[in-house]
Amino acid sequence: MERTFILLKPDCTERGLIGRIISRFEEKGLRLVAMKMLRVTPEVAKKHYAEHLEKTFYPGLEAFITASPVVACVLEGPEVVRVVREMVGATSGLKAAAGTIRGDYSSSRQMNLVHASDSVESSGREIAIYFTPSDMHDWDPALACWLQAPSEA
Ligand code: FUP
Repeated sequence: MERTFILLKPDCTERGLIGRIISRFEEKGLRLVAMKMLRVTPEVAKKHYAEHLEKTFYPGLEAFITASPVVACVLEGPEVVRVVREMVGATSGLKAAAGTIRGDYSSSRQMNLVHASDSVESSGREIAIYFTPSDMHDWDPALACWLQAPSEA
């Protein structure tokens, strides 16, 4: 079973959308295996967005991501990295398709509510920035037998 990392960003917290956005992943049938509220520090922001450090938009991105508390989660499910990226939508809320989280709730490129890992390799790297192995909870939902046929597992 694959795992992915999501971060509900400060705009999500400030706009009172944490519950609504987590519900979308729960309703899809994805399994929450770790979750915590925290404040991203400038040091953590630099690790998380290492690939963007030299970009002109980085200072604004760091100011935004450190501005209010965030909620970090690990989700588990079949092909979960791709599935969650598709549920989140394109980077800019103005371009994201209706029906995606960003398409439905965001009109901004920076304030796009939720980060989701873009590959299995990134998910491993990002999970390690925010969580330790002992933060992970392996569990089997009682309803798992109604989410996928045995032949698909
Ligand atoms: P995504 O994978 O869709 O989260 O987007 P990227 O990894 O390309 O960008 C990381 C974050 O940088 C995005 F969430 C938004 C922010 N960003 C800007 O603020 N300005 C830009 O021009 C591009 C990205």
